[in-house]
Amino acid sequence: MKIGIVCYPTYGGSGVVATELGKALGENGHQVHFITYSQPTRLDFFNPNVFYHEVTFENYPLFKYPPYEMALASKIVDTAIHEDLDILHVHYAIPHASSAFMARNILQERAGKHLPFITTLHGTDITLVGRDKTYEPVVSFSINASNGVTAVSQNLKERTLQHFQVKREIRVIPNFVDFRRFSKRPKEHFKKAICPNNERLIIHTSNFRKVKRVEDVLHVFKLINEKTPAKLLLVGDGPERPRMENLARELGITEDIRFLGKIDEVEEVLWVADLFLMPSEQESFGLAALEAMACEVPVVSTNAGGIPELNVHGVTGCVTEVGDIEGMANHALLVLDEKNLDKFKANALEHAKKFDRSKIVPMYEEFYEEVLRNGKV
Ligand code: GMT
Repeated sequence: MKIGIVCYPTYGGSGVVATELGKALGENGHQVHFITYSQPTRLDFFNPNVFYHEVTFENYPLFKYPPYEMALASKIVDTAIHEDLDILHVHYAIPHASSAFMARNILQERAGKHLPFITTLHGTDITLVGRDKTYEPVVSFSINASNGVTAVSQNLKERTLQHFQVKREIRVIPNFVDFRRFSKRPKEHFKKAICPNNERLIIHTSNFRKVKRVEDVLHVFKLINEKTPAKLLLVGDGPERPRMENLARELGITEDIRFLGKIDEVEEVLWVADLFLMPSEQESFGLAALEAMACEVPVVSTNAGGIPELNVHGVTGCVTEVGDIEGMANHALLVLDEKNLDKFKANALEHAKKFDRSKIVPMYEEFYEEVLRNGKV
């Protein structure tokens, strides 16, 4: 198949899923064309089947906001014609699904070409941004206009049906992980450098947006560290980082924590971690937690959104209510207890295997086939 993929190329989980999917599809022999405004972060490899088309747009003094949605639609049209795409897969509904709709109509009229498109809902496009009345009518319309719709968890599917007037069936296809990259490798020298006195190593990775509640990570860590000597690594960057650096000072925990910023090889840090903290207020799936679990790291998280579909309470880690700092700290201490830790680590790995890329990518391939078989809408 010749597949076009539209996504956000930045550090967000939806862009990671889209890029990893494109990589896997290319390895499976499909021709994959990424259409984005800059090179996706993880698109840093060569595969003869994978191509990248940059959406460029001219600014003009009249525009306060350059019309990206139109530039994207035009680029989809151009790529679909010149590369003879069979199908288009857009990740994150806003504004990708409406650009895809526009492109499909233009292609039909201009070239008599039918380009079906699939929209994958990733989370905040439904739970935060999409619900806002600024976007809701367009999001509803373009979900319904898609030839196929997927959501990354059962919870996200339910929330979509709850908040939008959706007439289409929504297929749940969860996030996945590539074990060739994330399988644990020994890095004891690295662990020793961070935890010279055999402290427990705790990790949090996110894009430091409010919804991630990074302040809870710091409060929980302080409570853990009072009982069990520990170190904390914070990976990623985003709007909340300066506030978090100040909070760390106020809590007097700077000696034991480190803000690492954006790291491309996040697995190298995960390989040496004992626990992953995810106190998110909303999380449709929690790809970062899955990547940790693949590295044999148990997870202490909230029960927000789709997280409990991934993190099984008492098995792969523990789950608490959003904002329950003491509860999270107690759970973390339970998981980190010498008697329990190895079992939690083994369970995390075992459960992560259910989301192995080789099990999930075929679900997308089958869905593409189905949508193509069903023909025009
Ligand atoms: O919030 C993020 O981490 C970014 C966001 C995105 O859309 O790029 O991630 C969402 O999609 C990921 C991949 O499907 C999911 O694993 C995340 O849970 C989801 N984030 C939220 O729902 C907040």
